[in-house]
Amino acid sequence: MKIGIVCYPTHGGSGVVATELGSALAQNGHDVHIISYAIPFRFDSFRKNLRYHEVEVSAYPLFRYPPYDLALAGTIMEVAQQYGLDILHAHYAIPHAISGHLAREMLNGGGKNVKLVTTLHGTDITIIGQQRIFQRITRFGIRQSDGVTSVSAELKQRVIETIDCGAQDIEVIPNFVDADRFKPGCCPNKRAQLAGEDEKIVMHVSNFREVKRPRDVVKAFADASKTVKARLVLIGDGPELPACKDLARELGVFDRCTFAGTYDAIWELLPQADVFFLPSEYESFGLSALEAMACGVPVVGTNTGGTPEVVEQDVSGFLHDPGDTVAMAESIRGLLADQALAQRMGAAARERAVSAFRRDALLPVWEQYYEKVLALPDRP
Ligand code: GMT
Repeated sequence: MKIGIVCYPTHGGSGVVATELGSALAQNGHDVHIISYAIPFRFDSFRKNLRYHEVEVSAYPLFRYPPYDLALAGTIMEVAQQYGLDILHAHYAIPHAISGHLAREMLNGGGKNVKLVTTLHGTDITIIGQQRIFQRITRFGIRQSDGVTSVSAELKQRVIETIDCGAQDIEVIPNFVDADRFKPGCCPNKRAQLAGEDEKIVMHVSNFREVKRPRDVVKAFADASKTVKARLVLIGDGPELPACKDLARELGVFDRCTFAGTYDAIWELLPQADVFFLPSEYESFGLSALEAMACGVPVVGTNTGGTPEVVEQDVSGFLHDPGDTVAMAESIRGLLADQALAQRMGAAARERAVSAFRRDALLPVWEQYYEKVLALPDRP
């Protein structure tokens, strides 16, 4: 198949999922074209069958707001025409599905039918889609797609409850992990760079948006590490980072925190953790938790959104109400203090990641879904 994939290139789950899916499809012999405004951070430039196309947005001074969505539609149309795309896969309803729809309309006028698949990742529905001005356009993007997928059953239900999708069916296809790259025991030399020999490691990876509740990371860690010698490694960057640093100083744990900034080869760091900590208000899925699980690391997280579909309560991790930092600290302390428990849960986490979310198992699901959409009649 010839597949175009549209995504955001920045650090964030949807871009990771889109890029990793593109790589896996290319490896399986499909002709894949990634379309974005910059090279996505996990893009593998040297993979056969995989190409990147940049959306060029004019900075002409006439435009106060350069029309990115139209530049994207134009780029999609050109790529689809030049390479004869069968499928266009938009990650996010807005703006990607809308630009994809526009490109498809322009192309169909020219006799080429491209099928539009849209994957909903959460933020498009929980934040963007809830803003009044975007509600109807999100619905429009969903209804105009030939196929729509959601990364979890919870997100699907949320979409059905908040957006009138008309006759549009939503298929749940969970995110996947490359369990050969994300695995226990990788890069042991990294551990000494992160923490002292006698320190346990609690790790958090995010874009430090408010929805991630990163201050709860610091708060619960400060509590949990009162009786266990531990280090908090925070990876990523974002708007809440300065507040996290302030809080770490205030709680007297700043010298036990490593603010590591963004790091692309995250599979080198995750296996060094003793606990992965993701206390988000909401996660439609929680890809970073899945990647930690694949590395054999137990998770302490929240019982909201799609996370309980990934982390099994009391088996591969402990899930609590968002904001309940006391219970979270208790779970972290338990895992840090009881090595046998941490090992058992870490092994269960790896097992869960491999059995339910392995890339090789989910790739055929995507291929079959694309085939199903391709077999649909063309839109009038
Ligand atoms: O979580 C973020 O801030 C990034 C966001 C995105 O849109 O890239 O992630 C969303 O999509 C990921 C991949 O499907 C999911 O694993 C995340 O849970 C989801 N984030 C939220 O729902 C807040």
